[in-house]
Amino acid sequence: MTDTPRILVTRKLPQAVEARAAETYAATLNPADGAYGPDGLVAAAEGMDGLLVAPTDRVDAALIGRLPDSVKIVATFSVGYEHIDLEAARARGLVVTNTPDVLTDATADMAVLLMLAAARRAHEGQTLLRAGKWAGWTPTQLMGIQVTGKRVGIVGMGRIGQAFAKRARAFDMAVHYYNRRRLDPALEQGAVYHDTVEGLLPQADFLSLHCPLTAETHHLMNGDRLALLPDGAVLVNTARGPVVDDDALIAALASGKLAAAGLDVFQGEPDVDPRYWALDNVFILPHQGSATVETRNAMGFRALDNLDAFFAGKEPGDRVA
Ligand code: 8YV
Repeated sequence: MTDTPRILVTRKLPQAVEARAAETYAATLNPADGAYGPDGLVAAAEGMDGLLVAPTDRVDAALIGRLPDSVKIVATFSVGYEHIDLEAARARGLVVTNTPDVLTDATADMAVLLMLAAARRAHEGQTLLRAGKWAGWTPTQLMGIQVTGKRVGIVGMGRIGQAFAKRARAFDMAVHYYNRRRLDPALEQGAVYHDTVEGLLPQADFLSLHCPLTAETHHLMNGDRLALLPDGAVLVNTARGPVVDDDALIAALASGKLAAAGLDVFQGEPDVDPRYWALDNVFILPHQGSATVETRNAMGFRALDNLDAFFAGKEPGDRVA
């Protein structure tokens, strides 16, 4: 391609990423950061060679069918790509890339934050203080659950699951995991493999979800599976909201079957199920897992690396379709 490729950047990205995009490409940025709906995205894609999208853009089969022929690549600013219909992309010859690796540490850090905050009743403590209701230290106030030395179950032992396991070992936790396939012992680092989720759950005083959202993992944590956890377990979700059945989780938190949950992701984001607000034993954040300056820059650069390779006629490093 001799002309400078034209790319549409659908969301406002960190300044350094936008600067590089504008330097390399005829880039249409989105300084106001309003998410395009399907019609807006199709209209804005007119004349574009590539799209740099985010998980807030639904690139489903219908949208792919409406994209102008000029669009040859969709690079997503995320490791997850459940918002993109890969089959439809392949059928149309559309290349799709994601941003693995660079958000592994930030997301694993977030899972630790949620695990500790949920177990140690951080939400209740914050609320007490901020409401000006703290009457002073007492020996029995806000006693939580000790993390150190407990068993942690990890569902999905990919990059982020392994990074979380490494952090859990620093808390002397016994690591158990379920993954579709067993890891090499060198990667397992002593973690105990379970070949079914049902086998893992009774061992998990803490359960951290690190699997992608797929048809198989949708509502993976339903009422039946939550019931297999030890009484008083703590659930952590930095993966995707729909991996958990909200009705079942809310019931388990309300009944005390689960002691607490730490959640960074939700079904139907940004509309969080309002029943969570009534639960003191849930510590929730608005999908901040990868939100560090370092990581968001790295994600943007990684998406641009993929676009650069593609427009140079090379295979992008993170091609998923
Ligand atoms: C955010 C993520 O969705 O990359 C992912 O798949 O879940 C998160 O990092 C992403 O940062 C939003 O662009």
